[in-house]
Amino acid sequence: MAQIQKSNSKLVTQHYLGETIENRTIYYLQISQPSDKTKKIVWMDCGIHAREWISPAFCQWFVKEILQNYDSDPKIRKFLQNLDFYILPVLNIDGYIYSWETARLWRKKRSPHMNGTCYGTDLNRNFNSSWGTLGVSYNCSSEIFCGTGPESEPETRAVVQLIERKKSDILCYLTIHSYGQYILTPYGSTTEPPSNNDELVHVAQTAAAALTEKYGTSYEVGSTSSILYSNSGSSRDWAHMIGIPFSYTFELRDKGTYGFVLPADQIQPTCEETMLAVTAIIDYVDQK
Ligand code: ING
Ligand code: ZN
Repeated sequence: MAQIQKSNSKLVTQHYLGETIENRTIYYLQISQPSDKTKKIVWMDCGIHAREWISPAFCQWFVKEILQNYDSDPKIRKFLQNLDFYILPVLNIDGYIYSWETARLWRKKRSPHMNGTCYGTDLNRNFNSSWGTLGVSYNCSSEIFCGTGPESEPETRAVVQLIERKKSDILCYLTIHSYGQYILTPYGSTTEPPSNNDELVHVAQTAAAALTEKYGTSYEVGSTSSILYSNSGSSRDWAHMIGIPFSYTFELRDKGTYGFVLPADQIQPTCEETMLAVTAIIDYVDQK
């Protein structure tokens, strides 16, 4: 990230977000075109779950595409006239490294609980959106352990603090996961649709259609609680509940053939098609 900032110093700044439980520093990248006017923000985070390696890959791809095509693509420059991009390439750094080095299918973070008898809170159950009520476990050895309270984890608090501070300017919250090929709308914690549901779903369907154009990959659009199963404490629900109008979870490739262990030759096509979907969403919110 430091290198990207250095070689794109007109557009990119690296910012401190917080610390992980194992004392690694979390940074995000801000992509902004210099100007005096206040702009709206599109937020995207990747790597909430350790084993979903295609997710951090996509955040990196997104940054690369924006910077590489900035000069030649009028659409990107138009986006950046009205919008700033805030990109968090990996939130759960400890878990991600653990998945590379020790246990490929690790999902959660690496916090010790109950005197070190079990490890890891699921960060996507730890946000303050009907925390602890549905599709979670209070048992720290569970894959969906929601932590000891809402925002009990420093990684969660790091995201929450920044977003709370900027929320009146944030138009769009995107959180990237795998797998399943879904664009998920709020909410997961209730089947009650949000007030802007029709628009949320319409935009997601446009995005999914743009994605499919590239390689024929099919995506399903809908709320987590209606097309999958209910869960509380997700970052997407929380972001919508605090007033960010466009909030989506992406579940990238595939549909289970390789699952989390997506082969390397699918990284690039997955990123290319996902870029089209994300661009369609940005295009829509840019007109707002
Ligand atoms: N999926 C998300 C999770 O936090 C989700 C979103 C929730 C999907 C409930 C399905 C059902 O579990 C992944 N892959 O992390
Ligand atoms: Zn996930």
